[in-house]
Amino acid sequence: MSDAKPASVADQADIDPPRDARDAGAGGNIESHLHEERTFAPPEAFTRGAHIQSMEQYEALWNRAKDDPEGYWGETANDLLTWDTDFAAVKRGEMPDTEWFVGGKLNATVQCLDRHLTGARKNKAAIIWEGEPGDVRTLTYLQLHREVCKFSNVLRGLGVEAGDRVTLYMPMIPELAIAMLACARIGAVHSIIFGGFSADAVADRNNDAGAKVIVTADGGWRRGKEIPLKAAVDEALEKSSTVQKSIVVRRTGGDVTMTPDRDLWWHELMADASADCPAVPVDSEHPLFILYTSGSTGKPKGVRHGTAGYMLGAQLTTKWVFDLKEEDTYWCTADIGWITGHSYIVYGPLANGATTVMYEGAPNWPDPGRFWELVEKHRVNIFYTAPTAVRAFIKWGDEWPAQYDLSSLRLLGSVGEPINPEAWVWYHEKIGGGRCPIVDTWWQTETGGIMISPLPGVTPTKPGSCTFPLPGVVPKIVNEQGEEVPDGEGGLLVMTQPWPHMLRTLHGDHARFKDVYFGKFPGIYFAGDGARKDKNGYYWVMGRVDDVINVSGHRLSTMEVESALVSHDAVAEAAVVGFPHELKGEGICCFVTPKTEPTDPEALQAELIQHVRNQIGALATPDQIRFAAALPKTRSGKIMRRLLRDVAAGRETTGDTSTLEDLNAVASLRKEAS
Ligand code: 6R9
Repeated sequence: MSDAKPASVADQADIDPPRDARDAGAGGNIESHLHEERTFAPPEAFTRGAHIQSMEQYEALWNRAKDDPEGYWGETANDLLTWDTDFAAVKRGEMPDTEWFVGGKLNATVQCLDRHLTGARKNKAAIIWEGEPGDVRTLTYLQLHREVCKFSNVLRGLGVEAGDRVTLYMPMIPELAIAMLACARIGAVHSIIFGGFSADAVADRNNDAGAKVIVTADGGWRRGKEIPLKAAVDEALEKSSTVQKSIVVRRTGGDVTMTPDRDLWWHELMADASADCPAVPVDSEHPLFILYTSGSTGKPKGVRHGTAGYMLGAQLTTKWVFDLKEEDTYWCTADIGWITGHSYIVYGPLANGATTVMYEGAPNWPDPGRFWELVEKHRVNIFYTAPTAVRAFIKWGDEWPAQYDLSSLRLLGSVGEPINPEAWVWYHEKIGGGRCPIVDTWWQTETGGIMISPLPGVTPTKPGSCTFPLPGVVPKIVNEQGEEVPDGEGGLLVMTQPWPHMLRTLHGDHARFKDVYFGKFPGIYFAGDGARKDKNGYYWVMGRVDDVINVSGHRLSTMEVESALVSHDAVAEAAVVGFPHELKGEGICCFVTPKTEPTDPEALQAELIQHVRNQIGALATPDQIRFAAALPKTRSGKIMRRLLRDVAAGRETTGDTSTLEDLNAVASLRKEAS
C-alpha cells in the first residue's frame, strides 16, 4: 500500500485541501482555498483497547484485502455472519455485476436479533429510544425480537411475501426499526421514505417500487409541533395504484381519517399477532432494501442493496470505525430515512449486539442543549453526527454543551459532507473534551457502508480529511480520461475493486445503474465526488462534481428542483444551483424565467417556494428565488451553470465565457442579485 502510506505525525507540513470541487468542473484544476496543517494522533489510552491497534496491522489488512479479496472477504463473512447455508463461492463476476457469497443463505434479522438471544445479551438494551416530548422506551434484544416476529406475522397476514416491497414513511419511533426488521425477517424489501418528503414524493416512490403496503403513523413530533404523516399518505395513495393497505402507528394522537378496508391501526393488528415467526433464510443476493436517493437527473434512483454483502459491511464497519465494545452506548443522530440511519442506527449496531440510541426530535427542542442532555442522561460513549449539525451547535453557543457532563463520550464521528476544519476542531474540543478521536467517514447510499475513514485507535487524523480507505476498499483519483492523477492534484474519486456492500442495481432500471456508476469508466465505480490525495496518502473529498447538491448532508438533484419549478404555471424556465451556506453547507438558489413579468414578484417567490415544498418536501425549500428575463446559455443551448453558481455565491465570474450566447443575461442577473 505504498501510495496510501500514512505519514509519521511529524511529517505533515504541506497539507492543502481544496474545499470546492465545483469550480474545477469534473476533475479539472481544483483550486485550494485552505491550508490545514494540524494532525491529531490517536490518544494512547484509546489505542490500547482498540480492535485495530497499529498502523502496521491496518496496512497488513489493507494489503491482504487488495491482493486477495476473495480470501479476505470469505474469511470475514464466515467469521462475522451467521449462515443457514454456507456459500459456495465468495465472489462471481466483476463490476458492475458482482455477486457475493454465492449459494449462501441467511437472514438479516438472525444477525441482528436471534443470535443475541442465547446468552446474556438477550436482556441487554438493543434500542434506547427517546421521544421529543421526553418519553423514553427501552427494548431489550428479547423484546425487540418479539415485536419484530409479531409484525412479521402482521405483514404476512396482509399478503406480504418474500420479494414484495413495503414502504415505510414514519417518524423516528421504535416501530420504524421494528417494521424494517419485520420486512427483512420474511424476505420483504423495505423502502423507507424520510418523513420530510411530500405526498407527491411518496407517491412517486410507491409507484417506482411497486409497493404493496405502506406503514406510517398519525404524525411525529418536531420542535413541539406535530408533523402529520397520515394526511400525506392519504394524498399519496390516491396516486399509488399498487398499494393495497396502510398500517398506522398511533404516535401523536392527532386526528386522522381511516379509510375502511384500506387503513389499519398498528396496535390493533399487533394485539392479535403471534410472536412465533421463524426467520426466512434468503439467498445472499436477495434484496434487503431499496432506498431512493438523488442523482444528477430529476428522477430519484432506487438504490437496491442485497442481504449478505450489505450486512457484512454494516457489521464490520460499525465494529472497526466506531471501535464498538460490548458495554458501549452508541448514538447516531441521523434519521433512519437516510442510509446513515439504515446502516448505523439499525443494521450495523444491532448486528454487533450493541445498544443503539434513537431520538425522535430536533436537536434544539426544547432548547439547544437537548443532544447534550441525552448524552449525559444515557451516558453515550460513541456519538455520530453531521457537519451541518456541528455548525449549528457552534452557532448556538458553547454554553449549551458546557452545561452537561459529556465525560462518557470516547469517540466522535462525522458524515454527510466534508467537515470544515474549524468545525472539526470545535467538535474535538467542546464535545470531545480534546480526548475523543474523530472519525470523518466518507461513504454513500450506494456504498452501503463506510469506505474511507480513520480507524480511531491508529489513524493520525487531519481536520477535514477522511484519511484512508478501509481494508477491501481500493480507491483511485483519476482525470476525465480515467488516468490516475499525481498526488496532490484534484480529480474524480473512483473505486477500482468491487466490495460486498455495494449497491446491486437501481430498482427497475439496471441500464441506468450501469450507465450512472460504470458508464464513465468501464469496470470502475464512479462515485460522483471530486477528491484529492495528499502526499501522505490522505484523502480529501471535496464534494459532488455532478448536478447533485448537498443540503445539510442530504442529496438533492438540481434537476429535481428545476422540474418542480417548471411544473408551475407561471414558470417558463428554471435553473437551480447550490451556493455555499454557512449552516447547511450548500443552499438552493433558483433562477427562474417567468412566462410573463410577475405583477407581485414577492408573492410569486413565496408561491414557488411553497410549490417546491409540495412537490418534493420541506428539505428542498429554496433559499433564493431570483427572476431573470433570460438564463445564460452556450451557443448549443446549455445553461451555463458554472456562471450561475458564481452569481449565486456572489463571486466574480472566472473562466471561459467564449461560448456564451448572451453575456447580457449574466450582467442582468448580477443586477438582479445586487
Ligand atoms: C452517507 C451519506 C453521499 C455524498 C457523497 C459525498 C458526501 C458523505 C462525506 C461526504 C465528504 C464525508 N459525503 N460523507 N463528503 N466527507 N465524510 O451521506 O450518503 O446521502 O448518499 O451522500 O455525501 O458527496 O457522495 P448520501
